[in-house]
Amino acid sequence: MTRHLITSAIPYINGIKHLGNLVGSQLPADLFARYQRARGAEVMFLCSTDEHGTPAELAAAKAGKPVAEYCAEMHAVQAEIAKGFRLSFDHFGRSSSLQNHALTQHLAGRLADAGLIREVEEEQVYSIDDGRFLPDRYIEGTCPNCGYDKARGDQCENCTKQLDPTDLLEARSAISGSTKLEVRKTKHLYLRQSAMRQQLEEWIDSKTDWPVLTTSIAKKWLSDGDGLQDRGITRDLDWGIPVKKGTEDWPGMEGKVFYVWFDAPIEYIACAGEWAEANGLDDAAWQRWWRTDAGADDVRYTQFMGKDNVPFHTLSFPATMLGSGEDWKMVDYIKSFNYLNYDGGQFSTSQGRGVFMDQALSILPADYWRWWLLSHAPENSDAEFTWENFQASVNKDLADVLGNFVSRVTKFCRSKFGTDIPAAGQMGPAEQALIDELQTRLTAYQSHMDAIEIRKAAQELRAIWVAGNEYLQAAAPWTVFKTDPDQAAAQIRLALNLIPFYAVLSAPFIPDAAAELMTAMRCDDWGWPDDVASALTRLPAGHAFDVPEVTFRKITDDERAEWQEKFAGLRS
Ligand code: B3M
Ligand code: ZN
Repeated sequence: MTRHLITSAIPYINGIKHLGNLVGSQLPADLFARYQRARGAEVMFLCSTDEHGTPAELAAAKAGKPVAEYCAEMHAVQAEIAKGFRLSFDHFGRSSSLQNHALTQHLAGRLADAGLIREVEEEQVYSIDDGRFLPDRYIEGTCPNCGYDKARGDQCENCTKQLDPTDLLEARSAISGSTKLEVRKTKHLYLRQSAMRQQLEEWIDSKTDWPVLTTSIAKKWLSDGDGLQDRGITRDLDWGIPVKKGTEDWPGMEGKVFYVWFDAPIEYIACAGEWAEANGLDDAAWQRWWRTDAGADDVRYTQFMGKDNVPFHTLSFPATMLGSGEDWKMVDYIKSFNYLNYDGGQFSTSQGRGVFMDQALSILPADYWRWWLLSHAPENSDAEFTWENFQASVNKDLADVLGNFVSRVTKFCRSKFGTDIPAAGQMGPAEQALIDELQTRLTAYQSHMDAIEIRKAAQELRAIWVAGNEYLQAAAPWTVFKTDPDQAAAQIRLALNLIPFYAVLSAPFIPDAAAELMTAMRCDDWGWPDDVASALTRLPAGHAFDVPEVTFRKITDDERAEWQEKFAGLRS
């Protein structure tokens, strides 16, 4: 059996994520996990909250809470919302877990033993007005690479360049806005990424099937020489994973913690340990996913993330993994995403601009959002959410095409043939033509899903729904019934069988609706329909079914206008 290890970039703990974050990592990862499970693969789908670093500290300070307490609360909030969106994680962990502490310290120790860590007496920005060192995100300024004036000390959001705080031009404190900054000396650990250039280059070059977006970002930072500078992996903060060499103290590093971007990807692994603990399993249970010396050799590992996260996953994290000299499972495929914009501008967490996950669920069920977001995933370029587009695609694809098909077929059968699937009649050439078309489309759908080409897969799924509608329209059982009720019975038997067929294929995109359709059809055979002809005899003659409630309702113009207005402003 194929085994798929799937991770989503782990969302920062600092608040509820917006729809742009969702579609750039967790949601497509969920789509892929659900699809692979449906195809019979064994899946380990992991995600966590990213709880360290300055984003957590800043958000906790803003909420007036101790950081640990803030993180515990926000983890519960994010877990609940993830459930609301039906994100089917096998475990939703926390980067502040004991497992991650131990593993991060262990890996740092291994890297040190391998000579890949050096201690650097560093000059760091100190804010006189704030009375403290200002690490990465506490500093804002102008990007030396592209000139963007709100670049942060760790990375420029605009051009994705990884930065050190001292690189910024016209730097100011993000806490007080003060420009009274001076540079002071402090000691830090650096990961010698430069020493690993050849190994990393060879590894990236071996990934010939990666999507262009991923490879182009990886190669850009490799060839710039810049992405592979040695990078500081420690910070002067209170909150985080204390710097240790394995279980031993690290002289000179007292009171310092690892940099959040050092421990966050390690949490992908630690999360599997948390999963094992939560399920009362031993270490072997998680190691068979992560250690090639413990059975992970035949695992296929896929990561999902926004494009700004790519450098960390193609350079820094692999440097940690490879540099450890241990037998860790390396990623096989990195699916990365461009940005989703919101109604003429950007989604922004810091400014509260756009629609956030909790707000989305408060106005419509998860499936409406899942369908729009996935069918408009920013794969080859940035995409834009507009309320008009959202309304149009929900109303057309979900209500008119899928929902209407189900309701017409079930109601018609009820009124003419009663509560069970009718037995009379034979299939003819029109039915065979539909089956042939569906078989071709099913193959295409599978290959898009296997390749994680999400928009193409959504289009194909929609075409599969459309094919049923077109068949029904042409067959016109309501007319045929008047002259040849047996033939109408055969037509409606086929059409009713399309409902569980659609449910199984659509479940990765719209799991709730799929489950409702299966319930209405009183069917619990979720087997993947490899052969369309036999899948369309799944509900035999005489099988009783229910007429489902409206599967998808339409969004009215008034609602659209109301929501557009409601979400035009900034969330405080
Ligand atoms: N938390 C950034 C983000 O949420 C960061 C990802 C970490 S993945 C190891 O986009
Ligand atoms: Zn820039």
